[in-house]
Amino acid sequence: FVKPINAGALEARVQRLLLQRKQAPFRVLIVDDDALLAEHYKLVIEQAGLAAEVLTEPNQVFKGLKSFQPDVILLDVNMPDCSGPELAQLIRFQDEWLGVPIIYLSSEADSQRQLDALVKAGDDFLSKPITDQALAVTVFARAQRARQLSEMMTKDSLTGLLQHANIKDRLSDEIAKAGRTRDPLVVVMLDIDHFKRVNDEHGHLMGDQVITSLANLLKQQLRKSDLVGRYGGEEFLLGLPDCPLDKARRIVDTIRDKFQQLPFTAKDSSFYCTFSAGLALVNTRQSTDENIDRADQAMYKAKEQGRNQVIL
Ligand code: GH3
Ligand code: MG
Ligand code: MG
Ligand code: MG
Repeated sequence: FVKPINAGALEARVQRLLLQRKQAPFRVLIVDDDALLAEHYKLVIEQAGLAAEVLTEPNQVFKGLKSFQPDVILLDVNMPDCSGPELAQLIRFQDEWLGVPIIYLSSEADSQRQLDALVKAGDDFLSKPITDQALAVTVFARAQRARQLSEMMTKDSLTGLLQHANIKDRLSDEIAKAGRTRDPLVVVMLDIDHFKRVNDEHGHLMGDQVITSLANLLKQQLRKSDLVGRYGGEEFLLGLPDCPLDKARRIVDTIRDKFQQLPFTAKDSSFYCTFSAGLALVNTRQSTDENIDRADQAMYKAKEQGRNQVIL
């Protein structure tokens, strides 16, 4: 069945798109009991510039989801142990995978059975035989859409930072990782000083601008591997992996200094803002909340001691 692949032109376009957006390649999990066919799909998808992994055992799917974190699942309809639609239903029971599109691939020509499969769970139905181009394009389009939506769901709309629940999730993952690697991980809680006054004196829009400016400064000054989230209104939560406590303090203090020098221009005057920050070295035996709480307590100490400072 394996036929020559004709996805070269598509690959160039996809690569350009991904480069433009500075995105990691889309990941496609292929679940099909026919190993030969699955490898063929994998090749087609990889030649289009996406990453793919094959599972021939449906019962391995949750392991595969966890380790591969796919953007799209390509699912065979007819498999011996468990049908595609049944498996799709199981996947859909878990909130974690709710946003991952499921595309069925089948030689199922009966349109009623196609509809039944889609009613159970799943988003698309591709009928075999399918051209390489159609397969690659459908998978790419679904993956792109899913990424856009997941960005919208996880990012705070004002600042583009991770929002409350997501920064906590990511921090939990990072704490688990630090438990394995033994690398120091620092949690930072950061809160703008007397922010109510900014709103009262200069208006809510100006307040928003101050929040956005601090968010941009954080993005600009921190590493790509650092976690930056908007924890609350004018509160930010950071996670600095592989960073000793004294180094973290220097980094946050540099940001504090840059922020206090940033002028904001209101109607007929300019003004300055400051923030207070609390740092905690992560204890991997403590829960995420306990670690965050220690950073929060340090932040309150910074407020008590006069604000515009970084406290361990
Ligand atoms: P402190 O130095 O003790 O932190 O004083 P504060 O005035 O910053 O303290 P508080 O946390 O009581 O006030 C925060 C204010 O931030 C209250 C709320 O109206 C405002 N706020 C929360 N979210 C937003 C937002 O998205 N935009 C604007 N403009 N204001 C917000
Ligand atoms: Mg099959
Ligand atoms: Mg606050
Ligand atoms: Mg505040």
